[in-house]
Amino acid sequence: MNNDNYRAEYYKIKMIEPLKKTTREYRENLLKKVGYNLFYIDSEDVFIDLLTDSGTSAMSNSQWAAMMAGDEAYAGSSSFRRLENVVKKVMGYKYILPTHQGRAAENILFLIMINEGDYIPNNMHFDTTKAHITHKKGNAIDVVCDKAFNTTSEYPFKGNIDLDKLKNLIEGKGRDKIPLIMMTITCNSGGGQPASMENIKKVREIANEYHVPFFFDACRFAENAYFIKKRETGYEGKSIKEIVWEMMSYSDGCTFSGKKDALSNIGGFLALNDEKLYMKGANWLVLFEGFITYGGMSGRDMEAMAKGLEEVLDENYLETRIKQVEYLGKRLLEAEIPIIQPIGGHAVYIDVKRFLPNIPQDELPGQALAVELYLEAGIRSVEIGTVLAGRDPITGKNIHPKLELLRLAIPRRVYTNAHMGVVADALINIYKRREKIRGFKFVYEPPRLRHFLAKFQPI
Ligand code: P70
Repeated sequence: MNNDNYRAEYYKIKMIEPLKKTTREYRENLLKKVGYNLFYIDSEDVFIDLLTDSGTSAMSNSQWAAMMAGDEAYAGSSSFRRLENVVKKVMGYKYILPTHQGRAAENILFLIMINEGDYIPNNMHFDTTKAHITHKKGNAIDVVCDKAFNTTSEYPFKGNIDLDKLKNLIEGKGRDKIPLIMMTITCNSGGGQPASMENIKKVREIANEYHVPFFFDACRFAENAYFIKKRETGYEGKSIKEIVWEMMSYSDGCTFSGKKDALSNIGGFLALNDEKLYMKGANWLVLFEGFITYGGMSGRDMEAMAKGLEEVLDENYLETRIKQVEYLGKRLLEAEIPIIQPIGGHAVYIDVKRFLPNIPQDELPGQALAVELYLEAGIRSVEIGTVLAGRDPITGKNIHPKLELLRLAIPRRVYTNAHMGVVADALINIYKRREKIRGFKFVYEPPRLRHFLAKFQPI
């Protein structure tokens, strides 16, 4: 296996995309023009793009080759059959509804499962999940373990569900108000932190006890499996494939965005074991996405996803991936920059409350730091804090999330560690002058998922 003395990526680079360097003055003007929201900046004007690990992976030669074999038939595409077979083989689910991306799978799942006033527990709902639940007049409830909010604790499974919180919610609201239990692996809003097999098993037991279906938001399932292998007793000797199979066996289905751990640029699916639910979902799929053998994807997209789902199980790949994220995190820790520990699977999360303790949450410190990092070196990151959290639907006030974060999401197989070094150097420079950084206020605030289209002004 791995010889630690000779560690490097298990692939080489065949095709490159040139990057452009811009001046600080140019970036300053640009920021003013776009209302200090990095979502409005063209990627040409970004030197290192850590906005998201979603849809930004570099595909392999096998994925590109498979795309040529895409069957673009409207009905019964053989590319869909290949995708379906891979999902069955890797995850063990019986039925697959293909969608154009993860949130479309959420839309279908919640359409068929949620009634007005229902409660849906999850370790931590991602924003699109929460928005889709709210859209169906349900309540998205986070029941993650408390250790998730302690950014310095090295607890290895901060994505775990707090089983008491889960039980109390079911008992308190009544089983009839809980249409399903969800678990996001890895837990994105909590820092890309994994859930343990033990916790997943226990959630399954609770699901059985109350007869509530249990679904994963499985975007980063392989990264979760890698952490189980590295951190959980009894799994050291198991393959990623075996761990994934066991993890998924405890669930009744999953929503999935192929843009993450399927190493693809677009795509997703809803997987289920229950035939009746599948048929209900199939009906909505035709309305919102497309016919059941392509959903929102072209044949070639499904080919790329099918191959990616197999490639992601390669432990050498996963090790390269997770170690790169760790490399960036360690560089920041060495400079005493506060980040969520342990370092996550797909991103490094800066603990903004400790980085900019003088900026109150209403003055959007995460956004301020995102702007500063772009100004400093043309690096695009994303705020996962007050801007993203939105407003309380009842009081109309800004929600102040416990975790105020700046996420540096690392695209898969795209950047080198030299790029990571630039990111670390830029943040170290900013950290030295952190007292000078000012907060921001909204000048335009969209009614939902406000972070994508908002506009800001420095205070
Ligand atoms: C990200 C992207 C998407 C996502 C997810 C989990 C756990 C569902 C989805 C939806 C979204 C994003 C955020 C900031 C900037 C750009 C993009 N996560 N569940 O980067 O999947 O995007 O395919 O509809 O993380 O974390 P999809």
